Amino acid sequence: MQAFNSELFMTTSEVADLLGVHSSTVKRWTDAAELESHKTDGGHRRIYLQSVLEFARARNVGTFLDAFEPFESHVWLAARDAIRHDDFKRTVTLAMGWLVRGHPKRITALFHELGSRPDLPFSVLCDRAIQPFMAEVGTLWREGRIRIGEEHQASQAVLEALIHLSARRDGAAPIVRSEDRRCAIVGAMSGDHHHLGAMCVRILLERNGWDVQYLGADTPAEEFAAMQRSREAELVCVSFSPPASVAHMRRCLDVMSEFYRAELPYHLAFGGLGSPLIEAEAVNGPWESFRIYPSAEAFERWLNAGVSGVKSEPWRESA
Ligand code: B12
Repeated sequence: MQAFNSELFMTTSEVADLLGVHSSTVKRWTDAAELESHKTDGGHRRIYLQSVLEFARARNVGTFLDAFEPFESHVWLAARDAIRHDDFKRTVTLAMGWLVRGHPKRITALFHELGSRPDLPFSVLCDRAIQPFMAEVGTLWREGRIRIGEEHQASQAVLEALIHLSARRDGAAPIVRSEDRRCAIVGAMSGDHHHLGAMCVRILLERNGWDVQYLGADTPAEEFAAMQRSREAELVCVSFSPPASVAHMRRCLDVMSEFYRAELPYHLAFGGLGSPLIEAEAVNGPWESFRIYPSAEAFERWLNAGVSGVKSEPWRESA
């Protein structure tokens, strides 16, 4: 007989969330012994994950865990740690295991699922799961423990999750541009082929109600400037990772400064792996503000503080 893992005992509200029903319905099922449950010493109901899944399948009720068979229990624990404790160790370990065993689609599904959770801030997912997962991929590749092909698969798996998340509307900003939505230009600097960080910033802004004009990787400084003017953008976000250098950053700032028009003011935000390189640089310019962000969470705090009157409507999951 398979040993019980005590971590897999769920509360009635966790079962209710998983099955999309009210807690009182779960209690009714357990009282009627339709769903097997156990009582803690304190008299609280606990239901084993496997029993819940069998119960759901017998009734043709789908759950998000179905897509992960046979890893449902691992995914359940990873999602619980992430949502309850902002702890992504299990998420990163699972994703890494799937990468080396050749299951990149599961990585996409996991990040997509976590990124769809209204109870998990998207900036937290970016900084504490996606970024560390990709950093570990980079380390393993450097140490020769994974192939370059696997590094590409990891990037692609994460990119696909981010593209799907960007396409989700669920009560977020509509697809058409409207006058009252603020426009932001987002991309990665000239010479920089890393753009997962820029994608994270794009989604973060979209969920805060912005109309984002996304330019992708390797964007010339002149294009950031020209797009800001043609779209009358109030914010320009540049992602900057090595091997793009401080010289690239300087050139970008010179161009942005040269093309600046006082009648179309905007904020300039830099971030990415290259940001520690430029933190010490003195930057003066005509922008409403210029800031370097070490993380998506720091950037979101700035957004929420209200970018000089920017009205941001937080991303909401539809009921
Ligand atoms: C994936 C990857 C690639 C992929 C990129 C694919 C893609 N579609 O983006 C590919 C294979 C193309 C690639 C190529 C190269 N790479 Co590479 N790559 C990586 C890797 C493994 C992950 C980067 C990543 O996507 N991270 C995930 C994102 C989400 O994290 P992030 O960018 O840090 O973004 C977060 C924050 O910084 C912030 N953020 C980011 N941008 C912005 C912007 C704003 C405005 C704000 C507010 C916040 C913000 O929010 C994000 C969420 O937390 C890193 C390893 C590592 N330690 O990160 C190496 C790494 C960056 N690469 C490196 C190198 C050397 C290269 C190559 C030169 C390799 C080669 N010899 O060809 C080329 C260079 C290509 C080029 N010209 O840019 C080195 C750089 C080291 C250095 N100091 O020079 C690293 C560090 C690996 C290493 N340790 O050696 N790479």
